[in-house]
Amino acid sequence: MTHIKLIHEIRAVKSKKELANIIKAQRISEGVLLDVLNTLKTNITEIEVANFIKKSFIKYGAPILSFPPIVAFGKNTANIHHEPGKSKLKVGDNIMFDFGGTVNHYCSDMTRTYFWGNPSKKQKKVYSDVLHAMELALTKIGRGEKRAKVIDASARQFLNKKYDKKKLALSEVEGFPHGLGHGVGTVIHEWPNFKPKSEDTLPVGCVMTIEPGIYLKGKGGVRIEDMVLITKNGYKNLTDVPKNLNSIILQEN
Ligand SMILES: [Mn+2]
Repeated sequence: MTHIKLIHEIRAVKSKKELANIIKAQRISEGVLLDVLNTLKTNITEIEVANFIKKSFIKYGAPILSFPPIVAFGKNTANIHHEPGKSKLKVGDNIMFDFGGTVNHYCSDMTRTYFWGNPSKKQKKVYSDVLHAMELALTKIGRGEKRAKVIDASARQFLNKKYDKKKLALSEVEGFPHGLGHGVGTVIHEWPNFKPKSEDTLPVGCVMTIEPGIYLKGKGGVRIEDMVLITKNGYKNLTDVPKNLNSIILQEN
């Protein structure tokens, strides 16, 4: 029996032109992120940073964002739906940025978590675990795995074993309260989806986010998100921002 391709499957596979737009949107986001990092200072508010992000995208000629930017400091980073508010940046805070821009309607998506000043042992541990979960998922994809739920499980099971559900801010899904990632295109969340029960199979040529996280009740969260192009034998990472522990510890000058 021949497989009839459905519209969402056709849309998921990106042409060279479409991919170039997504990559351009991502490069602009990376420029914005660098500018943001240079603007951070103790006592700056989330809303000030969010406004700076919006202005920077305009400056780079990409005024339409993929979605309203998420900027969270301290314990707000445990809330996956946090809206930037009046919270001020303090030494010892986790900082979470989740934003993306668009180029010719094509979206980018990226999350980075930073530490403002030297992190505690616990903060470092959570960061390293989330990063490791991401690497597990990328390794799976790198070996040619295309089943979304198998890739999701590779990251989720690792974190689920390490983190007691009772300490997590939201525990309706084991490990982390969202999918491991999603397709990206002219809309920010499109087919296919990484979820525990997903029956999706990744088509070659789709662009996916990989975004595991750990969110500790009353403390804070860590999420790291890259965008990858799914290739025949693996993937190509489209995100070009360092994420090793040393590069995410920020010190005020
Ligand atoms: Mn995302």
